[in-house]
Amino acid sequence: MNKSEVAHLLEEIATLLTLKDGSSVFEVRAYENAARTISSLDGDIEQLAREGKLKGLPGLGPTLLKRVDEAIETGHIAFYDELRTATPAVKLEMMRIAGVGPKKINAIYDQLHVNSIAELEQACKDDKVAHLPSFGKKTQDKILQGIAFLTQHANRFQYPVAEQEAAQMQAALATLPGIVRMQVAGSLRRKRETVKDIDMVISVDDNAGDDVQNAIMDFFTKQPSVQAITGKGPTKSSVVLSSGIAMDLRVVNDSQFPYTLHHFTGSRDHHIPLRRRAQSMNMTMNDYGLFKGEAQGKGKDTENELIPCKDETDIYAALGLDYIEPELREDMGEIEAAAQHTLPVLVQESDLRGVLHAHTTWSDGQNTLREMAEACIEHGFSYLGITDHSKLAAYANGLNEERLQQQGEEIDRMNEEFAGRLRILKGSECDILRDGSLDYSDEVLAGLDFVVASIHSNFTLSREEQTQRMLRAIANPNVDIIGHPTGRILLGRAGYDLDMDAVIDAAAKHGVCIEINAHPSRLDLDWRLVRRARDRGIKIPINPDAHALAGIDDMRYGIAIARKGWLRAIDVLNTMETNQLLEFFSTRR
Ligand code: DGT
Ligand code: CA
Ligand code: ZN
Repeated sequence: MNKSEVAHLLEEIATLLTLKDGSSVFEVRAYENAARTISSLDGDIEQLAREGKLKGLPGLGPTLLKRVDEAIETGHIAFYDELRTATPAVKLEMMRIAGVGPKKINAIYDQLHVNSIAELEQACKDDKVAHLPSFGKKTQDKILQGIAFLTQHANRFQYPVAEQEAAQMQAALATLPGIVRMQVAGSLRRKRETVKDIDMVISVDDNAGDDVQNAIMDFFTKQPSVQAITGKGPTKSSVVLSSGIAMDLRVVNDSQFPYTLHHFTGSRDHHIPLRRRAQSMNMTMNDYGLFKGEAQGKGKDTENELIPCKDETDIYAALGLDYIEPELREDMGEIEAAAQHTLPVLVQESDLRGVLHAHTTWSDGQNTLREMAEACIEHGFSYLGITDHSKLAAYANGLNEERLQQQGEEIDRMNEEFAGRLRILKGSECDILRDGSLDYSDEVLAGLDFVVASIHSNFTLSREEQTQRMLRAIANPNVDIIGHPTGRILLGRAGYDLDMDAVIDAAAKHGVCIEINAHPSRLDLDWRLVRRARDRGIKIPINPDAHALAGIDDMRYGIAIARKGWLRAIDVLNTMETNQLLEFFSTRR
């Protein structure tokens, strides 16, 4: 276990303790303190443990030290498992409702005796929750909203979960003989931020017999990651994989492949105007292909002549359209643009020249400044913008002015050392305070190369107040980039209540950038708004918000969202070369 895993486990214990009847605040605090100590350790935790260097650290008394040693040696903590078993399942489920913490959960559980989220929902509707001491109508409404959010997103998965399961399955299937083409389809191919299920299409030779298809389906349904088989046939099989995500596999003849792939790539919303276009050109597009003439009867029974297409490019060409990338197939004007040959050349990962939002051990990052810098050099990047948290962010070990100054000196030294290989920029992820002012003075901010301003507190202000707060930050001449602008956590919580039209207007007016936070649980700015921001001329950095070396790789999720938002390389701030970027920041500041 590495230190963040150990710290996380300790935090989980603290949470479970607060959910337990009659646990002491001191015990809870002991686990929280130990978690904090562990996550801000310098160096490898296993090595520190071996050398006996964990002993005597703040928060690591004999009991906590024992737990930490157990975690490092065995990969779990028995006390955690005990607590987890002893905690009623409904309490854990309630933890997933945004805005509901252990205190409220205990009150609800003890006084209303609810045993499921559905029962809690009913209790809210019966107005019982509002009448619990210190709850009230407002809290009850918030809980109902939180439950609605959960049900709306139930059974969806974050993109990387689906991607990983699909890649593993694809690698396994690739070893089979008889497969001509294989491609992921559905929302995963369109790179949606969340995915309901994995759709995959495979083709076999037109002359291959049923036994080839059956062999593929046998192999598919017997994979170790398959937890349940929900359907099995020679052309379609459905399973549930270990992460809980469902997967549909379709096997077709190779001549059928382009049409099937296109159909199952979707989206439905893209297909509606596409089918209308086909009709207006005296063609018919349905689940089975693209045909000459108007539809007669349904599906396979059609006697119309198939228009031969060897791939999707041919399908679009037959409709008089340029090829439309899967990311763009969302009915956002792509069909008109494809007809007029005005589709954008979309940004690619190889266009990125550097990283502009990264944390280090100076605040809540897992790796040192040097480690982050070396990783960037290894990735072939030209610059690294360091943005540790500001002083208000005590929970994230935020930097006061003195430590920010010291960090600046370390950056100066490293820039000398790395000259010609990497330019490190002095930045900050500076908190936007409740009133829209920033967590450092103008003088301090003006001394930095660039500033990312983010909201990390007071999530529940009214729409009016929250918007004014954000607008004030945008109007601050020292702010260059707005970080994770809506604060949403995918499948976790909706963003703060903001008038995003007003935010985009203000950013355009002040020349402030809005980031795509590439962390797969954020992907914030949302791609629909990315498109709107781009149309207003706003430069959009793709920021990994890296808290460890591995976080740098998250930029590819940001690229997917940028592409869904129609961004070209010139729309993305960190495709600029170093000099151009420094020039950009210095002229706008
Ligand atoms: P999701 O919810 O993340 O799984 O999103 P998709 O787009 O992968 O949706 P899914 O798996 O239900 O279907 C995959 C594709 O198949 C979808 O994008 C378009 C196509 N499709 C499925 N059902 C229909 C339908 O009733 N009409 C049309 N036109 N297309 C459909
Ligand atoms: Ca799907
Ligand atoms: Zn942040």
